[in-house]
Amino acid sequence: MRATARAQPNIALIKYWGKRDTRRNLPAVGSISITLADLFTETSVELDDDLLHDCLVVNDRDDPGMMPRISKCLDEVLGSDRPRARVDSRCNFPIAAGLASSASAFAAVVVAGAAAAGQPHNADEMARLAGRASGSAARSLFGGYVELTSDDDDISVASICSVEEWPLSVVVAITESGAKTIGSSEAMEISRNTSPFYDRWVGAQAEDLKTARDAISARDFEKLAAVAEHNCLKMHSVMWASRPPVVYWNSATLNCLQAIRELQSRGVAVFFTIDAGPQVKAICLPEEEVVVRSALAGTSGVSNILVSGLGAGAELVKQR
Ligand code: 2P0
Repeated sequence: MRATARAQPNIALIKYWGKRDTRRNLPAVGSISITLADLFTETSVELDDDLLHDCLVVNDRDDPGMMPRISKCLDEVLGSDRPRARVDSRCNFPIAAGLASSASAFAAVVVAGAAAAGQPHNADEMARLAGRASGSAARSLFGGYVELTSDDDDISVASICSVEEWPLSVVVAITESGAKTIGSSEAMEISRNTSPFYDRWVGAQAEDLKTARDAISARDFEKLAAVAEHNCLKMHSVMWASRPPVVYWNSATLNCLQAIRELQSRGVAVFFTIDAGPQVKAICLPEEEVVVRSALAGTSGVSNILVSGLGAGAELVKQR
C-alpha cells in the first residue's frame, strides 16, 4: 500500500493562462510545454486504513497549507472513501516561486497514489486527474515536447516530439527564491474578469499553438523562439492590464531579458520565457548552454542558476 513516483516540472512555451471552468479546472486555452530532466519532485504515498486523516510532509517538514489540495487530488484518483494517506514529498528546487513546482508535485502524487492502491498506470488518465489539481501538472505526465488540448468536456495531453528528436537545454535564472505574492489560480481569475486583453489572448492562442507545433516538427529554432517569446509577453501583458495588476517581474527579470537580447544579437541560439514568477528561463541549443549560463550568472540581481536538459514524464520509482 505504498508507492513512490518521480515527476519533473515543465516549462510552457505556449502558455496556459485562464480557465473556462473553475470547478473542473479546465484551461481556457491549449498549451505546449517542455518537460525538464534535472529538477524533480519525488513523492511517496502510503495508504493506511488505521490513519484518521491525511498528512503531508514536504522536504522533511509538515505542510498543512498544501494538505487540502493534495487530499482533494487523492480523492479524485481513489474516490473519497479511500484510506487516509501519509504523503512524503521531496523537491530539489525552490517551491512556489514560478518554477512549476505544483506541476511536478501533483503529477507525482497522482502516479504514486494510483500505484499505492494497485491501480494500473495509464498516462492519459493520470494527466486528466493531475490536471484537475493543477492545469500545468497534466503536462508533466509526458516527456519531451507536450501539447495539452482543452475543450468544454475535458483535457487531452500528448507528447508531440521526443527529447531524442530535438534535445534543447534550459538555463533558469533565479532572481528571487521566496514564494510568489499571488497564486496563479487566483491571478488567472483576476485576469479573466478584468483584463481588457483577455478575450484577445484566448482568441489568438490557436494560431500560436499551430506555429509552435510546426516549428517543433521542423526543428526550426528561430520560429519557435519568436512565437514563444511573443506568447510569453502577451500573457504578461494580459496580467499587467488586470485590475489589480498582476506583476510577477522584478528589475532582475528585465536585466535577464536584456542579457538574452544581447546574446541573440551575437547570434547565440537562445530565447526567453517567464511564468508566474520573476525567474527567467532561457531555452537554448545544448552547445550554447555554457555561454548562456555564464551571461545570466553575471547579470545583476541573479542569485542562482539552474540548468536542465529535457526529460521524461512522471514515473513510478517504487511500489510495495
Ligand atoms: C503554464 N502557468 O502554462 C502557465 C504559465 C503559469 C504561467 O500553468 O490554477 O499552477 O493550478 O491550474 O497550473 C501555472 O498555473 O494553475 C501555470 P492551476 P497552475 O505553465
